[in-house]
Amino acid sequence: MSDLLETREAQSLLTRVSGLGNDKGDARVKRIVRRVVSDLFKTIEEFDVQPDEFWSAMSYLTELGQANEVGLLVPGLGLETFLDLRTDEAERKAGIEGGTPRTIEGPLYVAGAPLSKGEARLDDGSEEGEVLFMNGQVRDVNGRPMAGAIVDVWHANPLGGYSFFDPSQPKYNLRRRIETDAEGRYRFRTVLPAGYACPPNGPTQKLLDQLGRHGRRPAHIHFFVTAPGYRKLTTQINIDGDEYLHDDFAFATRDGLIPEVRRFADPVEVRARGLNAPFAEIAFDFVLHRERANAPNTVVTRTHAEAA
Ligand code: MBD
Ligand code: FE
Repeated sequence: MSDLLETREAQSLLTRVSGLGNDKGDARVKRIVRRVVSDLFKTIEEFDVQPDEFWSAMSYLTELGQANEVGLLVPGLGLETFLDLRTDEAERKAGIEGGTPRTIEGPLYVAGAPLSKGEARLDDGSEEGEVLFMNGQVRDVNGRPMAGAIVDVWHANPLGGYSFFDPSQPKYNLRRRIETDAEGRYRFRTVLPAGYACPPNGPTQKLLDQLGRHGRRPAHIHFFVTAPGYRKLTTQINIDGDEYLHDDFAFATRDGLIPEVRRFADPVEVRARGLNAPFAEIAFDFVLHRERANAPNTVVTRTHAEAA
């Protein structure tokens, strides 16, 4: 490798680029920009990146933003999982262990879903799919049930699409906020989701193709679980048996997040639930930690869509 980067000219360029020679702006941003640009220079040097390749990467980034797929490439490159690993590590250092594992939020949350007490139905009857009943309790690490916790749930429909991002779905379809009852319990009826696939002609899949990777996720259900005085939990459960369960392009599957899916086909039980076809049931409890000083923040500020 050449020493071009070490020349006074290149180093001076980096200093001027990052504003480190002036006394205005933000000191932390300057240091980070210097590092990132310097690492890019280094990559260009090390791989002898040619101008054509460089400009193809720049038009890729433009396309990624225009296709609104930044939030999709980020988990695909493991960056969102890396942030989780760092939060896990910081929690361990703060003495926070156990409880329900976190996993990535992903790009498809929509704020402001309808709020109800104790229970909800997430679909409006227009989805064709296997009915799923899910229920459980929100507790603290000492096993104390938490009344008044909010279980904010969202998931894909049986075609793998999310409402709002898939404009063919009803508003807030398969998105609800449920307040736990006096025993800390929540329950909902919905339809089993299918796994998500990256848009096949989008920029994320285009890069994954170059990496020899697919852009599939196992079927999953997302949750934010919050309660006053407790640490916000961002997590997902995976639907057991999915072929991508341990081959998730977004690296979100974790031990402890694959509950048993019980199947019920007995006509008596089916009718007792007001159904006429076999259904599935998942029991899953969420265990939260009390908020405390010197622990990493779990309330992440991130731009979200809000269904108009
Ligand atoms: C999803 O549904 C998802 O949860 C993630 C992380 C990425 C793409 C689609
Ligand atoms: Fe998802």
